[in-house]
Amino acid sequence: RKIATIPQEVIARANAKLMDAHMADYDALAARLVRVNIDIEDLVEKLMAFSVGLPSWGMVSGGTRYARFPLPGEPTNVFEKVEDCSVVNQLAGLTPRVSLHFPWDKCDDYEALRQYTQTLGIGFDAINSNTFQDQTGQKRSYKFGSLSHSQEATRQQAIEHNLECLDIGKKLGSKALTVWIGDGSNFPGQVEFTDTLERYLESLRTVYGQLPDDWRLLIEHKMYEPAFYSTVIQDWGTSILCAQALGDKAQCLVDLGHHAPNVNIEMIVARLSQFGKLGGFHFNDSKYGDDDLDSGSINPFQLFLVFNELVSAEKRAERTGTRFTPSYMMDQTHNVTDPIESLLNSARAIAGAYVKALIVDRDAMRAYQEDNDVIMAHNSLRLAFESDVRAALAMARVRMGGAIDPIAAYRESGYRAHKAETRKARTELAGGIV
Ligand code: PSV
Ligand code: MN
Ligand code: MN
Repeated sequence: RKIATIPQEVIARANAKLMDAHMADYDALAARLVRVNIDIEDLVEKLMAFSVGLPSWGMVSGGTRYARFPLPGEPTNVFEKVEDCSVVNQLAGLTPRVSLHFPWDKCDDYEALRQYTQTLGIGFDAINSNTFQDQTGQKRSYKFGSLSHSQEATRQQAIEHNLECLDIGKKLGSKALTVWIGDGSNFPGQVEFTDTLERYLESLRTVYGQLPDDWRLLIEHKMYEPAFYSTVIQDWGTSILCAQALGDKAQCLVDLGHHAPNVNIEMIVARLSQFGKLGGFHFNDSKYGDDDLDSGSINPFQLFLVFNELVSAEKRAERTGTRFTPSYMMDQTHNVTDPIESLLNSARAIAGAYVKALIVDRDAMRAYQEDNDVIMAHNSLRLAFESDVRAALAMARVRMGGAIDPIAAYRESGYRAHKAETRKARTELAGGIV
């Protein structure tokens, strides 16, 4: 039986206040879409089938390398993180999975975690390993690398951690392992580029060898940080080469914050999907580097263009009878907002980009492209992006039991204030400062 974390009456009460305005907006949008031959009900149906996973590590306030400001009432363990995920999912409706990160999310009883998560209507997305930090009690340090380390014993330790992640993931019912490593160098001459990649591949082959048949190994690239001169898996080129070298179950994961400034990420998405190697996403937004800001908060047009490629790949798969099932997940950190509110906003931005990509008139755009009618081809995208589709998103949420205005309903529920009373540990860590 599914448990509602926020009383459903609270959401119903909040919705009642907004229902008339919402219905008026919905009818107006429906009428506008009819003029371009789109049935709003089809859009709502597609939205209700769409989903994106939540990052367990994004459920607590993150902080920068300068400071962390804990939020009273934030989760203190993986069970509480999952509980907060269920609040996001209850209000926004599109986030029915959580992606765990080990060893951060370790617990004593994974069967209890699996059952608890299930009762909240949440499933497990990709499991993330972490060999980019040292943990207390760990034998060998990752200061100079992990899967690509110069010493065999350290590589072995990193391999074993990934295998342990697989074991935990199997217990929970996850179907993918995401591997991001911080391995690289800070100085020219510090490492040999080819050797490190060879060692990385050799290590990953062992992990890949233990991957169940219905699992995927997602390789996440990132241009720099923590290594500031060279990074072993620095871009999608190295990522796809490794995925191809490993085999069919290995694919690439694109984190929107992991590229050089101004890189055409939507084109990377198109290239990876064309060659069957687009395995997953970490959605977030950024201004300067890997900022992990809320999706759509800085560059919503880029997010839309990424979804334009994803919808186009989806349609290509339908035409060719192939499978296109990348795992969509969020990866963001919250320094100055309540994580639940930020994730609600991100869910809306991601779903909004998806709907806008769905209303692009692709046949018309193709005809304009063939005629080299540049402005009209461009406007096919531009006009879809400029559409206000919020009423369709709200309708999908309402039909899934969610809120017309998720943040307003969340605030009305008093959830965080209540948790600040009951989740003592971190509140005490925060020193009670509000
Ligand atoms: C690395 O910057 C990264 O994007 C990876 O996905 C990690 O798992 C995550 O951030 C950790 O915060
Ligand atoms: Mn990431
Ligand atoms: Mn990142």
